[in-house]
Order: sequence, then C-alpha cells, then structure tokens
Amino acid sequence: MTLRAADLPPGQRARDDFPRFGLTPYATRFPARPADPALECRLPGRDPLALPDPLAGLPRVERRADFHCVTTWSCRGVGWSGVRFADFHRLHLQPGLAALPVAALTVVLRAQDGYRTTLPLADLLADDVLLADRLDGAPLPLEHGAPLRLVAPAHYGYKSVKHLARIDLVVGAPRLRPAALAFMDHPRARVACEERGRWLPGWLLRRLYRPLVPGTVRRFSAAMAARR
Ligand SMILES: Nc1nc2c(c(=O)[nH]1)N[C@H]1C(S)=C(S)[C@@H](COP(=O)(O)O)O[C@H]1N2
Ligand SMILES: [Mo]
Repeated sequence: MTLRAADLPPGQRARDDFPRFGLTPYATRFPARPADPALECRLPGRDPLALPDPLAGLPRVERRADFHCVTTWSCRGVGWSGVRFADFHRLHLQPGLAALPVAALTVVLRAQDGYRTTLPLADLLADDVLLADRLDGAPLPLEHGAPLRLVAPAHYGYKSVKHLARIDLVVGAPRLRPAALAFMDHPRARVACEERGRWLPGWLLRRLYRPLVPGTVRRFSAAMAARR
C-alpha cells in the first residue's frame, strides 16, 4: 500500500497492484462460459434479445481510468478497451424502448458467476462507461472479468460487473435481491459523493470495510491460483 494521494476521492488509498476482488462468496465462483461473450438483453414488453457477439459493429474505444473499490483501495490508470455503453445502447436497446424516457429506466446487470447489481440507465450512458473485453493491451483475463465486463469508473467497483451475461431494463426501481446485503448496494454508488452504501454514511463504511481488504485480496488470489 502506498499513502493516499491528494487527488484520490474521499477515503480512498492507492495500491500498486490491481487485485482480483469482490464479495467473499464470489472468490470461488467463476464464469460458466469464460470464452463466450454472449449477452442477453431484456426490455419492457419485448422478447429477450440474444447477442452472441455484443460488441460487433460498434466503434472500439480505449479509456484509462482509476478504479475505486468501495472497501477503500484504488488502482490508478487502468487501461481498458471495448465499446461505449452509450453506443451499445443506441444500437441495441434504444430502438426497443419506444417512448420510454431514459430517466425512468433502471438496468439490472447480471453475471455468469451469479453476481448482480443495478444502475440507473442514465448513469450507464456517461461517456466513460464501457463494455470492455481488453485490459492493458491484452484480452480481458479471467480474474478481471472475462469474457466481457462493465467498467463504470465514476462508481464504486461493485457496479463494474465482471463476466457480464444479461442486462434487463426495467421501469422504476427493480425488485432485485442484490448480491451483497441490501445496505451495501447503493443504487448509484458514485465515488465522488462517497455513496458507499445505503443508510450508513460513507465515512463509517470506510472504517468498517478497510480492515477486510488484505484478507479478501488473499482469498481471491488463492481461489484463482487453485483454479489454474
Ligand atoms: N461478476 C462479478 N463482478 C464483480 C464482482 C464479483 O464478485 N463478481 N465484484 C465486484 C467488486 S466488489 C469489485 S471491487 C470489482 C473488482 O474487480 P477486479 O476483480 O477486476 O479487481 O468487481 C466487481 N464486479
Ligand atoms: Mo469492491
């Protein structure tokens, strides 16, 4: 661990590595189809849309962004490549949404390992949100979300769903049991506002989460090594 740099968001500390990380039960859960990027999309009142190659036909972009985990570690300057979620939306989602306004829609994001969370559609349309299939110039490795992950740098890492498998657009607040306990899953989780969780203030969650980092990093990397 290095000391917190002055330009990191409140409560964050930079680390030199980019660890495999997540909720403890997910340390030993892996994607069922790590080489198959197929994505299913569900829109209100429409048949499910199956996309075997979800990035096909979209402009590729590269983005460098800091990655902020809610437990207070940050990794500076991670280099992603993929397509903008906004471009994906324009091609595949918007045509099926008819007159439904963006502001009315929430997106449920589900992963091949069973992980799930939500974000407002409006947040996903920000220019820095990607569907990424490459990391630092190489194909996305299993530990960082192969075959396809969401990257939403303005939100805590728990919104950047790895091994993305399905996205559902729903009107209003979805009835979803989040992967984490309800208090841990803020509907927006914006890093700049320190929206670490619901109900409890960010400064308190910082203190609760920070001691869990070293053990969680060890657990996730041991599970990855065992899998190889
Ligand atoms: N499918 C899936 N996505 C996930 C998680 C997970 O356990 N499973 N953990 C989340 C959390 S809490 C964080 S901090 C980041 C970690 O991403 P990394 O393993 O690439 O560092 O992934 C997020 N997305
Ligand atoms: Mo996290």
